[in-house]
Amino acid sequence: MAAGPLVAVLMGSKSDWETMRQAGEILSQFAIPHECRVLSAHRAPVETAEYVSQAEARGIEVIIAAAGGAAHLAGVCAAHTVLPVLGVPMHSAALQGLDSLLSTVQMPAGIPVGTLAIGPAGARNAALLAIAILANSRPELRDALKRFRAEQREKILRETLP
Ligand code: RP5
Repeated sequence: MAAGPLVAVLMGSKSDWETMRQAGEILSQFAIPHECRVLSAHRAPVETAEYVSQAEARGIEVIIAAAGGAAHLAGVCAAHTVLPVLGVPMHSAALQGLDSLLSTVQMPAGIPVGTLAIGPAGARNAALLAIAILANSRPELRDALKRFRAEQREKILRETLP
C-alpha cells in the first residue's frame, strides 16, 4: 500500500466531523492511507481549489467531499480534478439534509459527483465505495471487501428475535 494518502476525506466544516469520522474509521479498518481535512468551497475557495488540483500529483486516487446546506463542495472539487469525487450530503437543521442532498446530487452533465446517502450511512458508504474503486487494481482489497460482506451476512443470519 502507498505511503501517502490514497483517499482524501474533505468536509466543509468541523461540525461535519462527527459524521465524517465514520468514513475515516472505515478507511482505517481497511488500512487505507487517507487524510481528513476541513476545506470549504465558500469559506476557503482558493485553498480548496489548490488542494484538489494537487491531489492527483500527490497520489490521491479518490476524493470524498461532505457538506451541508447549499452544499457545493463536492461539485467544486469535481470541477478541479478528474479523480472520482464522492459526495456526502450532511444533515442540516433547516431541511434535514434534503438541501444538501439535492445540491450535491444534481450536478449538470459533464462534471460528475457520485452522491451517497445523507449523514452517517453516506459517510460509511462513501468510504466503502472508495475502497471498491481502489480495489479495481488491488486484489487484496477486493478480498477484504468480500470478507466484510461475509461478516455482515453472518451477523444478519445470527440475529434472534425476542
Ligand atoms: C457547510 O455548512 C458545512 O459543510 C456544514 O455542513 C454546514 C454548516 O457549517 P457550520 O456553520 O457548522 O460551520 O458549509
